[in-house]
Amino acid sequence: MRCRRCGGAAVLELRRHNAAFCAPDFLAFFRNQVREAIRRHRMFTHDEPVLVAVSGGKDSLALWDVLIEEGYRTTGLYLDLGIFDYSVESRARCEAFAAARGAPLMVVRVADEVGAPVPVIKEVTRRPPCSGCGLSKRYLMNKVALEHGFPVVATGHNLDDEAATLLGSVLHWQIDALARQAPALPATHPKLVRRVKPLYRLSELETAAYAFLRRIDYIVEECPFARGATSLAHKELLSRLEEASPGAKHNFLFGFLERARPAFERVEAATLQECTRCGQVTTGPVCAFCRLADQVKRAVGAGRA
Ligand code: Q46
Ligand code: ZN
Repeated sequence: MRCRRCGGAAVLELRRHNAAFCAPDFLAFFRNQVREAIRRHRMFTHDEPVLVAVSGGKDSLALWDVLIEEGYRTTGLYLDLGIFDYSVESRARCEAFAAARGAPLMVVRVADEVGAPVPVIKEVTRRPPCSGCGLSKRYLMNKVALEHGFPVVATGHNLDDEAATLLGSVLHWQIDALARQAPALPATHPKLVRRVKPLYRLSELETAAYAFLRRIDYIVEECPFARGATSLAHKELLSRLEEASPGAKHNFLFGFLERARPAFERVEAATLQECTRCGQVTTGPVCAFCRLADQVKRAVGAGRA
């Protein structure tokens, strides 16, 4: 196997690109894909401070690494979900990563904001853990960014994540989710910051290879609640398709973004208002996060009484 660029010995074969690369040329390919994503969707400039949401996993740390290498003004944000050893270990990886590069990292504990960690939220709400967790993460990323003057939050979602989300939304014809699925979501309200996914052009295999070649120490274990999540079933299904027909995932996601998504886009801004409790953007009088926090604090308070 020869590198497509230099003809030297290749270390990685990318079937969907019908190409193989040596280590330095793969890293260059990876950075180019990130540059292309940022340029094409005008995600951010070198003058803007960027808040990078990091979980301690390969994708978000690979993203932070590329953005630092590319000279962006980044700050990491680690949301401590309070999920047993998984949170302890993943926080340690983020702190070590930041310390090694002299990069600023903010840590926010979900328990301080909602009233309890994710495993307790799950018990109180009797809903799948990812439901309260996802809601809290989206809310807190936006809140922290607003409070600290970041115009944009970057997350490590890769091509596989995005294709799996798309499949889930299509299977249930969730029109709102389809309208919101994009590599870059603009700030449609003064209290919303831009949300961008600079890794959306890169597969999970590619981000893993990047993290490995850059010697990034990331947490390999998945969140214990990820097991059994439907998004994993969707990922497996797409990977089988990819196996049979390399490029299938890419065509599914990019075909949607380029040809189908415009049909789902609607003007959302008209329905947005500010939560009467916390002031963040919502569609009703009190936002879903404040309602969740009320429910959790009531239940935790009753348990203590
Ligand atoms: S952290 Fe939270 Fe994920 Fe764990 S509980 Fe679900 S949403 S799986 S990315
Ligand atoms: Zn609120």
